[in-house]
Amino acid sequence: MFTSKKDDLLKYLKGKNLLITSHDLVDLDGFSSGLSLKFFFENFFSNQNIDLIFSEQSKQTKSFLKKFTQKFPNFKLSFHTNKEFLNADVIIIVDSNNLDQIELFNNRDLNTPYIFIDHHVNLQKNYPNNISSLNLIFDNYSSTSEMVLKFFDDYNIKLPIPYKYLLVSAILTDSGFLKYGSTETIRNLNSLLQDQVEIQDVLPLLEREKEVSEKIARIKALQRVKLIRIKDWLIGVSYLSSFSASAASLLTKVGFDIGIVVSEDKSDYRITTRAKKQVCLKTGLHLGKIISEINNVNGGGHDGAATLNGKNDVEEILNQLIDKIKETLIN
Ligand SMILES: [Mn+2]
Repeated sequence: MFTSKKDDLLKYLKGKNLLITSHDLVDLDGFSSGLSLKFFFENFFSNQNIDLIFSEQSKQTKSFLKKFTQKFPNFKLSFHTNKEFLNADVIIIVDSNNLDQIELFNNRDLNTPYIFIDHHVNLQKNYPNNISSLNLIFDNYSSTSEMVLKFFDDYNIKLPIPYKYLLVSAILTDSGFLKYGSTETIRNLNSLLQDQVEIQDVLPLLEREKEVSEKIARIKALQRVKLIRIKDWLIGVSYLSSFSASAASLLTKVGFDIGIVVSEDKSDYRITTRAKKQVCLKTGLHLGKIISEINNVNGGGHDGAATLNGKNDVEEILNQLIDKIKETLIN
């Protein structure tokens, strides 16, 4: 399925000016898959314009890049940050299928067709100008980087060492260091971790010392947390203005099976959720699907990690979310 769709996509892209981009505050998976896909296209197609744009980078991407560029000083990180740069026949969006997460598309009428390559739940939004028949959206992959790796494997294009570091790093972080990974994830890591790539050389690039503001936020999340018990499952609900993702996964580390963190900024709010793999496996819980079923909010994600954004009705949406989680846990 993926293989045949991949061939159709490449046929379509041939001879066109391509622009690759990813979601805002690009994480390591969006960053590495975007950069690697650009390298693949450059080798697969000849004489084609291929550009790459990222808006802001996430804290983790920035911290990774600092160490990565020290390790590979000659590696050319070629991407733009200029949002006005839109001279493309087609745009390829990696690691998201939600336009609300992509600044390039905000507040502008963009007539350029675009295609998603992504491993999140397919939101099936039927966006205008999206060539949905060419979308590669497969949520059985633990990272977009593994989907991009498939391009290299199937067309026998060799990955230079720095790209292997990028992909390994992205796969490790997106799979929660294999917590959310599958046997296929390990197989992919194994194929990348050969010869000159030693996992113990990659891991230090992914260590990030938390700033004091983040440490305080995490402690506050623990001070404010409310416990909801459903059978033997424990849900923690807390409130924080920032670092909600960090706090939600912290909740699952201190004993909650599911962590929910609500962040409000005037009328806008964001609810970040994390669940332990065991809950998802034993009960069929899929946070991304639950969130995409709630009306009047934006969001989605994976079984064990998902986020929603909305306006004005935070308590009502939070109750809806908790009720839907309860339903799954009771059945
Ligand atoms: Mn990803």
